[in-house]
Parts: sequence; C-alpha cells; structure tokens
Amino acid sequence: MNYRKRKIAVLGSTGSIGTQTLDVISQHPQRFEAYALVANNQVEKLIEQARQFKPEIVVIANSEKYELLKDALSDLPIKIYVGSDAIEQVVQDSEIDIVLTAMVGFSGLQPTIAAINSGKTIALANKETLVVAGDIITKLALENKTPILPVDSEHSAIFQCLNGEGYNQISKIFLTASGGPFRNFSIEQLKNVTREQALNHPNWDMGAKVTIDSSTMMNKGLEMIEAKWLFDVSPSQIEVVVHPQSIIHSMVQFNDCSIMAQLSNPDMRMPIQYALSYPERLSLNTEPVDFFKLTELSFEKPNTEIFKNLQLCYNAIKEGGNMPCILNAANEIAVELFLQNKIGFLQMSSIVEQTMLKSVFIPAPTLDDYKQTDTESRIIAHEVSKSIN
Ligand code: MN3
Repeated sequence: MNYRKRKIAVLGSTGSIGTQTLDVISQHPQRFEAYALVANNQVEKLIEQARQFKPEIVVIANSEKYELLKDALSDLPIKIYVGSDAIEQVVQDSEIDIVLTAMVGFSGLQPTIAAINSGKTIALANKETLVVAGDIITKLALENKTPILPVDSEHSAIFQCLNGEGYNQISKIFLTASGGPFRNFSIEQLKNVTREQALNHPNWDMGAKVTIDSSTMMNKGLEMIEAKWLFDVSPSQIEVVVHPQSIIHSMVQFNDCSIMAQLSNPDMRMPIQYALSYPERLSLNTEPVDFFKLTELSFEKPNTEIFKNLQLCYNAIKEGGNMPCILNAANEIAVELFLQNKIGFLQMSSIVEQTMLKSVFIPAPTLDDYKQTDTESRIIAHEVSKSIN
C-alpha cells in the first residue's frame, strides 16, 4: 500500500520524549518524516539531529546559540530560525501534519495554541499545556476540529481503552502511578531525600522535570488534571492507583462495571508511536510482556498525607479558574529550586501550597490572565521559598 508520509514537527526534539520520537521516526522512514526540529537550548544535540534527519526547518529558542547552529549547518539546505516567535510561525507551516509538543512546562502553551489554530493534529506530550489552560485549549481544538492525541503513557492507555466505545459513558478512570522511588518513605525519610535520589526513577527514563514530579507525585496530580480535560470527566471520576510494576498504564471502567486496561512493558516509544500512527498500529522493537516472568501486579492507595501534591492538584481542579495555572507555576519554580539544591524535598509541596493561598484567584481567566497568573505566581513562589522551612 502507498501511504502519504506524515510530516512531523518535534517541539523539544533534544529532550527525552523528543529523542524517542526521532527514534520512532527513524524506524518507519516510509511513514514519518521529521520536518521541523525545535529545541530550547541543547544546540550540540540539535546539530547532530539535524545532520542525521535532514529536516526542512530547525529552530533554537535560545538566541545565544543561533550563530553556532547556523555555522554548523551551513553546508545543508536547512532553514534555521531563532526565538519563541519563530516556533509559533514554524508550527503553522502548511506542510506539517502533526505537531508533537514535548517542550517542558508553561513554554509549551503558546506554540500549541498556534498549531491548533492552524489545524494541525497535536501529539501532546506537554501535560502542562492542559493543566494551565485546559478550558481554552479544548475549546480551541473543538472549534478547529483538531485532534489532540495523548503521548503521556497513562492518557494513551485511556485513549486506547476508549477505542470503539463511541458514546458509551465512562464511569471511572483508574490512573495508575508507579509511586516513584519513595513510595514507602516516611515524612522523616523524605526530609533528607537528595536531588540525586529523586532523579533516579525505578521504571521510567525521563527528563529531569518529570522525574522530580514523579518522585513528589506531582506528576500524577498534573495527569489527573490532564485526564479531566482530555476525556471530559469530573475529578471525582478519576482514581489514582499506585501500581509499582508499571505494566498496566491505566484503566477505564464503564457503567456496567466492565474495565478495560492497556498493558505493556514501560517504553515511552509505544505511546509516542501510537499518537503518530493513529489509528493504525505499527510494529515496534520493544520487549513484549512475559506473564510467566512477572512476579506480581500489585495495587495500593496513594498516601496523600505524605504526598500532599495529589491533594493540592485535586483541590486545584475542583476550584478551577486559574488555580491549576498557579499550582503549575509554583511547582515549576519549586522543582527548579530543588534541582539547584536550594530547598529540601518536602519544601516543594509547601511552596506550591503557599503560592496557591497567596495568588489572586480568577474564576474565568482569559489567555492573557493565564500568562499574567503564570508570571505573578512564579514571583510569589520565589518569595515564599525564602521564608519556608
Ligand atoms: Mn505519565
């Protein structure tokens, strides 16, 4: 059969999701083409990727790296751009079919909006986009008839469980969580957790931000908010289940109490590839589940007294408005400070909690309100961090 190649813009191509996306693309060169590569800062890696994949367009967000990039690729017919405005321009290129958004944090919002407005299919790896402005994004996607395909493994699992279900009502989503490296830690033990310990995730190999978020369970909280927007469910319909083996990636229960689950060994390339090839499934060189080698599949209730972030996220979606945006901004600062060894592990959720109390609540924010909230909450989070213990 002859297929038209899907042309893909990879936003955040040098990060963990970005490099795995390029791996998927390289496995199926007759199906996918890396049309545009966008990176924030890692210019050496971007140069290497550009030489290997020969995209039409390469963008670097950091202007200080532009000259280096331009010189290094001067022998190739690649268009090279710089800055965040360029990213917004590039995603609108009429040749692009799919925009894979794997930038970190709030920075993913604006390019995602530009891509939706120009009718691109979104392969969404940047969960913060929906956390911050889920109402605006889902409305825009509906107006532009743009599909948002989840790349997050849990949401991809839910999406796969919903295949063929049409208008059947979801009664519940079981969002599985590995529980991270500190699942059985006490508050006392968590106090002394170091940056290095937190960066060492037992099952998944991911970027620094999401790995820290996993260790604090903030990642699962953000995923609850992401699930609410992607699947139009209320917070009370989402149950977080700790499943340390990371084999079941999430489950959906219907009104007859039948439950669908998606299982596989943890490999991010699977949800990435499914988003790129949807609705088709392509072969993937990954290790299949061997049930006879699994010692057990176990399930636990998360401890929200120790991992306060889950409760904070739940509160944020229930309050709505700009509260999830406040939470996200405070968390981005908290993770940054923790990675710089400036605060302890438990102080991360304290910063988020305090910032949520001190920021101005807006019940029905506009896009500009969200941008302002993001800026102000970051300032408040920094202030809070100085007095917190
Ligand atoms: Mn996930």
